[in-house]
Amino acid sequence: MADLIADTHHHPCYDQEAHHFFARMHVAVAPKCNIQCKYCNRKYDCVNESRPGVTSELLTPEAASQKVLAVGSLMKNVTVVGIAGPGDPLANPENTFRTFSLLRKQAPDMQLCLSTNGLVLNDYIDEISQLKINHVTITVNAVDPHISEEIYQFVRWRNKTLHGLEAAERLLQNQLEGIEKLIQRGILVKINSVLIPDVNDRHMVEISKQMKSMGVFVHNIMPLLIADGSIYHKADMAPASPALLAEVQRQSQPEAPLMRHCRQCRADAVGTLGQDRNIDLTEERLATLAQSYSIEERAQALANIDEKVANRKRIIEGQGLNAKLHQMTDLSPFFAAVASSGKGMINEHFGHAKEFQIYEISQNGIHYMTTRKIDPFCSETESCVDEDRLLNIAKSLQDCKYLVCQNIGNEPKLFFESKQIKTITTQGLIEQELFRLAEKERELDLMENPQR
Ligand code: CLF
Ligand code: SF4
Repeated sequence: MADLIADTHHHPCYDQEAHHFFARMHVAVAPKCNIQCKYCNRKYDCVNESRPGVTSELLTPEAASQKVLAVGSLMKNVTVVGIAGPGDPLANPENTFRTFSLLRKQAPDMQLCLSTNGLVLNDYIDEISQLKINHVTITVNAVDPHISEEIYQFVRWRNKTLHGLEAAERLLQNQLEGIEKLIQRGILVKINSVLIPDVNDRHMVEISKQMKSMGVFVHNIMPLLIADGSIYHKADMAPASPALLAEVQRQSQPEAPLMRHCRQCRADAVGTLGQDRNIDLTEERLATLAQSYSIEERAQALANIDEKVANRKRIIEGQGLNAKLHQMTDLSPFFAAVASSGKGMINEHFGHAKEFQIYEISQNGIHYMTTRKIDPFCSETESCVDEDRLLNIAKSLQDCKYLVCQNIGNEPKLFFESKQIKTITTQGLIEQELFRLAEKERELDLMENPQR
């Protein structure tokens, strides 16, 4: 178990701190699916959408392993290879296990990760175990089949198409059996649940409870993304708002450890979670890079990154920031939106930010809450004058008192101030800068309310 936990410190999804430094790559080798979720519509050629089920390319196992070797030699912080679609990996068992088996031989230092709907998980426990697949994620959207029948259009099971309650019961039974067997084999299990307003929002706590009682490592509650052309899209279903997500996470947190930093990645994502890189390599460069994959060089690079992670931790803990906050009994809790391009730093210009990390700062400490994706204010092709974009960004940060970034132009700064969001420009470790902000906030508060 200790080794399994140690592995998570290099896994950007399983460890929130690791996600500032380490990266994953998905190889899209699994086109088919064996169920139909009502929010999904798989696409194979879309570079603009960022969500599960989307990929620009489908790879053969051989091409996938070449790509892993090339990317792993170019980006030494890539520590995990995941198969997450664009369909269900276990509905494509030949491709999935051939890819993992090639990687086990050619890139034995990579952690392997599998994400599945769990319908046929039971059939492949031995393969998963024998190939030492380190992490398995199962998407469980309900633990009550009467709720799941609202979520799935059909389930293909043993050459039959099941609908309604029968489909929901079959899926749930198989998921629960599969999860139990994985945990018995000592494999770390993560549960993803899609938060669907008015369908499973009030049921999420039950899912968390049951999953924790089964021994899952972490529960990831993800807001519903509705794919164009999907059944929910046609039915005009509403997506989950940040406020609903925050409330459901607040209710579920006591029941199970929560993952809060998921970016709902594409099936061909490469890079740190917040900085996906579009890796477009020519065949020649791919082959050259693949040959230069060196386990020794990667181990050295990883040791250097580990040192940076430890250093960051030393600085934060050494300053006793949380202990000092515990003393600030008169600090009113507030949210701050942080622009970061990685390494746990405030180091991103407002105009280039594709997302903001949301922190709650209170007497209880500095706590990462979630990440909200946005359309960046500045794009390479358009000038930064789009007021609609500013409005959308302000809407998604409306519960934040501060927006903290490396730099920001005067126009957006004034705009946010008109929306009661103060902008702070600074650089440095996120926690350190947010602590300074807390001190400033308290001073302001005391000036405005001297009787406190
Ligand atoms: Fe990929 Fe998933 Fe493995 Fe991570 S993603 S298969 S566990 S390596 Fe991570 Fe992406 Fe969220 Fe998934 S941020 S969608 S949780
Ligand atoms: Fe889409 Fe995944 Fe659901 Fe299959 S299991 S329909 S790929 S979301």
